[in-house]
Amino acid sequence: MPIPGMKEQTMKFETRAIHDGQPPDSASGAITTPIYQTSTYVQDGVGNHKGYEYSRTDNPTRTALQECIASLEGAKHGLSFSSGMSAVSTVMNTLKSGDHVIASDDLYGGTYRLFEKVYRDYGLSFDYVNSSDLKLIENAIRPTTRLVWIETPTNPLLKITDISGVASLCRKQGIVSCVDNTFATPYFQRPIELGIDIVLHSVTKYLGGHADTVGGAIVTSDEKLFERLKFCQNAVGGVPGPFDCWLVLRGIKTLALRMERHQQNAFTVARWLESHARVRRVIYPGLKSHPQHDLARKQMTGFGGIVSFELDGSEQDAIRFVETVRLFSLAESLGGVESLIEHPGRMTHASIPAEERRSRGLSDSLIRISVGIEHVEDLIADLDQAFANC
Ligand code: P1T
Repeated sequence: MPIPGMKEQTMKFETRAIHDGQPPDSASGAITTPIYQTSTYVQDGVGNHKGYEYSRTDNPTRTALQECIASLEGAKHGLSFSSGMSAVSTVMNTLKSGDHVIASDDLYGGTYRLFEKVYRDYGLSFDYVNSSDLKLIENAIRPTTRLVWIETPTNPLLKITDISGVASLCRKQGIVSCVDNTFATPYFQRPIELGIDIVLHSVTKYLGGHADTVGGAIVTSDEKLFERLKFCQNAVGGVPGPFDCWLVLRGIKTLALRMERHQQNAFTVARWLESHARVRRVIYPGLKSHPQHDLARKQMTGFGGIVSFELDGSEQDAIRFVETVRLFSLAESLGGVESLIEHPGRMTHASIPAEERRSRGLSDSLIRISVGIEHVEDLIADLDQAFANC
């Protein structure tokens, strides 16, 4: 039975990742979507054009990417952006002064910074709650609440929120719900199918998959929301160039294969870390020890490739560890084929004040790894030598 608000799909995910939005080029037969490196389109007469007027508004390479991502998320409409933050910002552009937003208390540091340091000054107000507890979201709702913003799994503590629960709570109250699905990807989790209004991505991460471009995306099946978001995309203008769209299209073709290997490696690394004497806590939604493991199993078809862990030591010990690995690269970002390691407190989440971080459970000895698709024995050997050498 088709799910209301969801686009009916005929083919499987892996097939759609390769073909949807990307028929052979009608002019040449090129099997790969061309990079339409053009700013404008010639019109036969005023207003008489082939569907494209100006590349901020629409570009054929971007259209292909938008349709492909929408298909993978089971949504009717997709929009692409020049960065994940530009996508986040475009969602915020649909709000107005006086509106209230409830957000997960564990969020990418840049999202928190945008909310606190930019949109608060525009008259929006924000409450951050542990969204794993639906009651806390419900209790935070005010007459002016217009948006509930969830990351699940969250960055970097990998907390899981009940997506269906948030969707039905928001529906009842007429509040727009948005899930940042960057960590799970549509391969493992599709919030639109669970009733969420807007799904957002940093395509810089797994969708691009090769650490070679920065981009963002939004999908929705709600016509009115889509019209407004599309209007804001064009009016504000944070659009990606066609070459970046092409890179992400190419990345998406192998998304399913990559995610399987990311997950397999992450599981092995997480279990190895869990048995290590110098590790205080390992956080991975696939582990039985994860507080929301059962919920993750219910709403996800896999657990992704990010593992966070706390060293049994100080901030200095954690910093020394991330500087001692050799195969893992010390870098911000995640989701590429190569393994990355970072210290959230000093790097990706440094824009959250230290007291706030600690009160939300982000400890100074927390390390986040993005487990790549190298051979897992090489990854474990590297972590092992880092423990031995620091
Ligand atoms: O970097 P950008 O493409 O603009 O995406 C921002 C963003 C949005 N949402 C989530 C969940 C994210 O993780 C990010 C970016 N995150 C990192 C750069 C990082 O290392 O966590």
